[in-house]
Amino acid sequence: MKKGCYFTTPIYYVNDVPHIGHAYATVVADVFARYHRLAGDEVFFLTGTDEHGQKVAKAAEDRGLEPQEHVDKMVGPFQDLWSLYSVSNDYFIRTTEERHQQVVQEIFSRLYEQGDIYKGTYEGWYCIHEENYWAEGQLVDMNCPDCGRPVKRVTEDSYFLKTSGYQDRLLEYIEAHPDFIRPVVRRNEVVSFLESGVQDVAVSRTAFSWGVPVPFDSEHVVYVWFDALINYLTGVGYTTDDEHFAAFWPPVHLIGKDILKFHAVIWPTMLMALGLDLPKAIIATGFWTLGDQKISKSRGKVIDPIELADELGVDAVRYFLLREMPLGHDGEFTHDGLVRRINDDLANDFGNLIHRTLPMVKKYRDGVVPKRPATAGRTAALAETAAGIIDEYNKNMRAENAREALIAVWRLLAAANKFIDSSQPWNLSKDGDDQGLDEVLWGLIETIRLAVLMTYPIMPATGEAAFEQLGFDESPGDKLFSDELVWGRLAGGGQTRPGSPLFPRIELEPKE
Ligand code: ME8
Repeated sequence: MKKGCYFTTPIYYVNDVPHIGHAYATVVADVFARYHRLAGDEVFFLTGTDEHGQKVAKAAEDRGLEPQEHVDKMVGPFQDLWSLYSVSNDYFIRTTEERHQQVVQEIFSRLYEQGDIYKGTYEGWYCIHEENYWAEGQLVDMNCPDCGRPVKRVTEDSYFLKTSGYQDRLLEYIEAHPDFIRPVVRRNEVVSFLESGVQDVAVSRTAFSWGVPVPFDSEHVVYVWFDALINYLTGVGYTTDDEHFAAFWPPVHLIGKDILKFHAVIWPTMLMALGLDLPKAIIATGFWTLGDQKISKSRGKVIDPIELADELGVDAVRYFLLREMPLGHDGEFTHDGLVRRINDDLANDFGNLIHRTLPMVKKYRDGVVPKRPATAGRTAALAETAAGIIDEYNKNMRAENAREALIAVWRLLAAANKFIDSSQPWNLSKDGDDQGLDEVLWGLIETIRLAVLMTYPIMPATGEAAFEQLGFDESPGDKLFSDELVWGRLAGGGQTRPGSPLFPRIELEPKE
């Protein structure tokens, strides 16, 4: 059986409704899942919600609800948003589901029995917001070093995961696998953290009860991060569907840089202790900011992804998220920036190519795409450019560099727009050069077809609409890239169906 590709997103806390920052990691993972499906790989794509822990329990309490009632209500907005944003996940995991709780308990017991989890006393500081423990020396002005909020002193019996015992093995692994933690700045961060020495992690709590019970000690619930990380195992069938699990493990994790240590230190420790392969990659994205602040509900800085989609269209927002900021960097989310990308890249470069070409096909050929020319003739140079760009696109998409892949596609669009100017179809028509005109029009439609295919993982709805206008009967997703993403596959002869602009320009209200 072909080895599968497994992509995951963080599972989001259901303490609040999702904002554009949550949509980011999910859309990025979706784009890679969609690409690999088109490339012919078996794909499993998982997202979900993180429903236990003190933070969620507190959010429920604030609303006067039982935790289960609260999480049942809060999961809907996440599922609806992913469906609005064309997210093609194969499964949606909730950490309160029975199957997951059982897997967490099985793993906890197994690690306890083999001595990787042991009982001790925890003394230190806890930040509810980050759901994280801190030693006194790590606090900043006695506040949480990550979010700046006050922390709580806790002294309690706790179970500990022997993270310290795996530190050297993990360092060796990171050394031997340069692509394991990306980008390199995050890899270096993890290496220096590990080199400075790690402490065992407290993986149970007694101060509240909203969590998976420790199976052999009813006083304790499992620490929310230990529980949450295991979603990646439950979701793909660990202990419940061995064949599925074997086909897809190990995963590529897309996460935000704020949750790097959990994924790059605690999680690999758990996997090594279980004797499982470590993830193929842990890719940490940067933050979208407003002003100089991370977009975050608790900081009162949010952008509502539903409003944005209503105003500008889902595909345009997906394109912006992928194109604007290099993976791993921070970037400012501005409405103006988004409108600029829509007008410059989508309406001008892509839209104009389509909406200049289709009227010419209509005017000179009654809307019928000319048949594939017998000789390369005028399209030879464009064909060569396209072939090089397809290679570059595939290489970048396989390396999870969607931004670079898009930049390459835009070079093809620029080449095609130039090709219209240099080949001057209007003069070929005037001069009665029928063969030349057929070649040029066919070459333009062929280039548009390839550009639509390459942008299809990023803008799926637009891709469908574009194929409709080009007069193709199938959808861009019907065939594999190995058959379709090749210059010259367009047979021609179809009747185009020009419609409304695929990328309407956005007129900004003049500023006061
Ligand atoms: O941390 N820009 O959940 P969470 C970019 N439940 N990405 C952002 C962002 C922003 N402004 N704000 C949030 C948790 N994110 C845990 C995860 S995984 C086993 C458990 C994204 O709801 C980013 O990917 O706080 C971040 O890591 C994720 O949302 C955290 O969401």
